[in-house]
Amino acid sequence: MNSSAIESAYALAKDRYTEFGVDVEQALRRLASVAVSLHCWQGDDVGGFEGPGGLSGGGILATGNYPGKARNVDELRRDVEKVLELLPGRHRLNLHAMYPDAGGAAVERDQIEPAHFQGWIDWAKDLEIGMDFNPTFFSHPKAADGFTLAHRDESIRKFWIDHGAACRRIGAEMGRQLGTPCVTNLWIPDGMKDSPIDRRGPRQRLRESLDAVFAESIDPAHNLDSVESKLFGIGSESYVVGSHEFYLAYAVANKKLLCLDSGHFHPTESIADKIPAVLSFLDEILLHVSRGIRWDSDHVVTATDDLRAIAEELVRGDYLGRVHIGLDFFDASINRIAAWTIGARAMIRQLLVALLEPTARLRQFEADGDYTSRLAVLEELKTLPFGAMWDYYCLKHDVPVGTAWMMETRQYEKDVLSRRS
Ligand code: RNT
Ligand code: ZN
Repeated sequence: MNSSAIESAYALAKDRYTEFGVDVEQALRRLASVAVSLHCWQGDDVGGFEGPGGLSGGGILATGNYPGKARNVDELRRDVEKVLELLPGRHRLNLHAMYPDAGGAAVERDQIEPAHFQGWIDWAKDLEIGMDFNPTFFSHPKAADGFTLAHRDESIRKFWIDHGAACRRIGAEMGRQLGTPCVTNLWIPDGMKDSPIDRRGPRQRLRESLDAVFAESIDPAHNLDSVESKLFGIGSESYVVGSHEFYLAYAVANKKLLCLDSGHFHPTESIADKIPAVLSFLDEILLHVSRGIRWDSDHVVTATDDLRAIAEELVRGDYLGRVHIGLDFFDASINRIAAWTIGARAMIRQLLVALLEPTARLRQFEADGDYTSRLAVLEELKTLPFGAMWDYYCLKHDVPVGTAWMMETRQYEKDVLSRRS
């Protein structure tokens, strides 16, 4: 499509939205201010660069063997840069602690320091993007029996507490140098395959461990702490120490951010309705936008009703300034750059759809008890020409329109990915 065709389609589409009372230009401007945090782990199947070993334990499983995954920091950065070129707007990188840039030196997780991530910070500075961070409580011998911060063994707990505390300091350094707070999100795999007798002890230990991890006070302008729950994992089917209720209570009691991962609840439960519920008590939250298929499968995010509902809540509740949007999926069965791009573009596009909603009008119908009009208009909105809006938005942000990004991905695959063995 040439740019004049995109502009004419936009002009026609704009008229349609204006009929519904939507301020299209304001919606496009608002969207440009929203950053989505790209999860680094889509690039290498959650492997990390700490040396040989890779993913083991933790109930996280990337499946597929599509060639071309990033094998080191340089390759991963190059891949992320490619994805960022294909996304309209300015976004962020969400890094895990198992991706240090330590010049090949093996550094234990309880010993990591900002210096081991300075390469990433410099890189982000060059790109003028913010960073988020995550301690890595899996893929490690000290997590091999499925327990970390809730472990019975005090020395193992201590190791992981030190890791969590170190990560907060690294996050703070990222936030300080980049001038935008880093959200450091804590997720642990701790749980049991089969029915435990003691559900209380591990939770008491986790609570104490978290208090120790968060003991040092850190300027929230540099680092924000977040905690992520889970319903079950591989190997923790019967009991997860850090359940939703546990972390919801912890976050409220300790003024932490709560991370809502869309794959971490019962399959019919959507996190959309949880957003306004928890934001009645918390200042800010983090989202891990994912797509579970039958279970917490972390499929590439696509334009599902579920995603739409999340984006709508963010807009309707005026929560975009209080919700950090992160992605969390990993597909190793398709081109990884494409997987990232499809998921991230779906998220951004869905936010656009939500911003193009005539929310004030719908709110008025509801206040008037006119539920007939509310339903009728909601249904009409589903076929408004948002594709034309999206194309125009991409054009204005100098990124490929429509499926043109796929050609770039294919070219990158040919030039770069296919040369990785
Ligand atoms: C695991 C959590 C967690 C991880 C990342 C890699 O179930 O969703 O967020 O996916 O830390
Ligand atoms: Zn997650």
